[in-house]
Amino acid sequence: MKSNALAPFSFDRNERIMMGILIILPMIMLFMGVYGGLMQTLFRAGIVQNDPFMGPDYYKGLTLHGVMNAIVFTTFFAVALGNALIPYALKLKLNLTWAWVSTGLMLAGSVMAAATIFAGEASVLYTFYPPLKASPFFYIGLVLLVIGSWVAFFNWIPMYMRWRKENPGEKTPIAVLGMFTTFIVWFIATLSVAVEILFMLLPWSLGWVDGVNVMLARTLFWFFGHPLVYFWLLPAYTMYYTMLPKLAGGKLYSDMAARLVFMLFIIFSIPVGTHHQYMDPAIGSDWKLLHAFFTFCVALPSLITAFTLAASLEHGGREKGARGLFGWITKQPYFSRENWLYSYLITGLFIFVFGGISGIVNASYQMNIAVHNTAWVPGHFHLTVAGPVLLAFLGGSLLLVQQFLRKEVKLKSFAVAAPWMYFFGVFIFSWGMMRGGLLGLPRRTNTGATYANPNSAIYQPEWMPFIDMSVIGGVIMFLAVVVFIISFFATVFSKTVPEMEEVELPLSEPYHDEPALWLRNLRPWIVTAVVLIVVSYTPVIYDVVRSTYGTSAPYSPDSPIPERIIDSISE
Ligand code: HAS
Repeated sequence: MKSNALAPFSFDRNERIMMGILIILPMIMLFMGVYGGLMQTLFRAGIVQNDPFMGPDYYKGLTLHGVMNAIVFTTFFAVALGNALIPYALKLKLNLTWAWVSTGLMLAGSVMAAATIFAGEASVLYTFYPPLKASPFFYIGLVLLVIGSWVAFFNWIPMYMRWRKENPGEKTPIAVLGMFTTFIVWFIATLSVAVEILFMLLPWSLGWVDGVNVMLARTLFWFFGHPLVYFWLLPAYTMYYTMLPKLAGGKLYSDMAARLVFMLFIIFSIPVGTHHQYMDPAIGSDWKLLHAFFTFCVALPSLITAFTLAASLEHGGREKGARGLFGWITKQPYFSRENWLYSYLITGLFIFVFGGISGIVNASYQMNIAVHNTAWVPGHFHLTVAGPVLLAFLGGSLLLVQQFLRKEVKLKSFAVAAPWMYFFGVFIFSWGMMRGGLLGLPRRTNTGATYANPNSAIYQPEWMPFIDMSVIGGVIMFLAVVVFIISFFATVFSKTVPEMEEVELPLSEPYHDEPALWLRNLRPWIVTAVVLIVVSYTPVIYDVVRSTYGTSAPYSPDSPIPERIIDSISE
């Protein structure tokens, strides 16, 4: 029997308008960020010296790129997906007042953060490490964005409680589990960045204190920063597990595997942040080793995902008559215009194979020494957050706009071409960045805009072919997003289809529906997560606080680069 969670559901006009805002406005911010990305590659290659919108300040454009794409767009999409999937799967109504409060806070925060970046008052990159210092409005904007996302999450909890009461013994729908996992990880992670901003960066930025403990701020940031990457990944995984098998013409191979994956992310997403700080002083190498161990554990749910999704795709292919060991691979709807969402999810999965492998390289301490702070790292994260995550979110945005605004997707050839163009672009881009990184090409170093100037102190001729590759890839990626945006806005501005009375999302049934009682309750997994966080982070924070680093005065990218830094780089 088909589960009730999969059936269509009615959303009223107000809910549809709110969803429209949650999807369309961030798309504009994403586009500004993507433009910032294009400019980065052109700057670095020396093709453009002065961005007509952002000026010559490299950190300003890079901050716009990172904050808009990786923080603003992703948070809006995660909230929108939750606001769609949770009521849909539970067949319950959202509390609309709180949903509007959440949307309003997120919008106010994002506009505030964007305005300070444009004004040149927040050229601090998406990691806002001190001693780079931003205007207080930048930090306040980020706080509002996060609080808005918490309000959305707290709004779903009473709905879920009610559903549990009315449906005793029923399994939580996977779509709901996926979104709750996303926001449990997000909530725990954002507590540390709240401490960093409210007790350190904001008072510093307001001039209430003179300096800030840079190492402590970095450590609190990475307590948040690594789970942040799973906050990006988990909505994409929710779409992979709930939608991809159906789009492939089959069923989710194992319901239990999907549940286990989400639970493993709850416990392992957070106690790993120090792998971003392997090269930092102050933290003992024993604790770095512990975080490295947990980092390998957090790769496990993605490996399970690789097998479960491949088995689901195989099931879909065989349902369509595939024969032999690999016949199912040729039966996938890779370029289907009717099944356009499939192309966003499958291209992302292909990309993630390489994003995952490069992540394992990063996690291995000795190899990290070779790649840390080089262009390899942006190569890695464009194969993760700017690969599978971006593509799933773009496809998801088009799906939500189509369903909630009652539209037919327009320019379907564009909608299918965009992810495939992006797929080729991001491989070329990341290949260039990673190969360059292995030759020492630095990342986000404030040495002036370009690495291609033979007169520059750090110029290395062997970097040039790889910088050129990243330009070619970057331009293709940008054009792919333009192609997507054309199809997206053509859909937004097209005529409403009045017959689309209900929202209908492509959710899959399970093939193996194991009872898995041990995976029914979130509580033990959350408790385990807290225990692992205490075990892994108490000694790290102790080491950092105990070390003798004083506080640091602000540094601005406009300040001249000290001679000794130039000397040390050129050596
Ligand atoms: Fe990472 C740095 C380690 C995953 C994002 N990462 C970053 C940064 C970002 C980022 C943004 O250990 C830079 C931060 C900064 O600004 O400094 N990362 C990992 C590891 C994983 C990983 C071990 N990262 C991600 C994801 C991200 C992301 C996901 C965003 C969404 N990362 C690191 C480390 C660093 C780092 C170090 C610090 C580097 C440094 O020194 O600064 C793992 O979670 C990856 C596991 C993934 C897999 C892949 C599974 C494959 C799948 C596809 C299967 C395909 C199918 C298709 C089924 C094991 C699921 C078949 C279909 C057919 C038709 C055949």
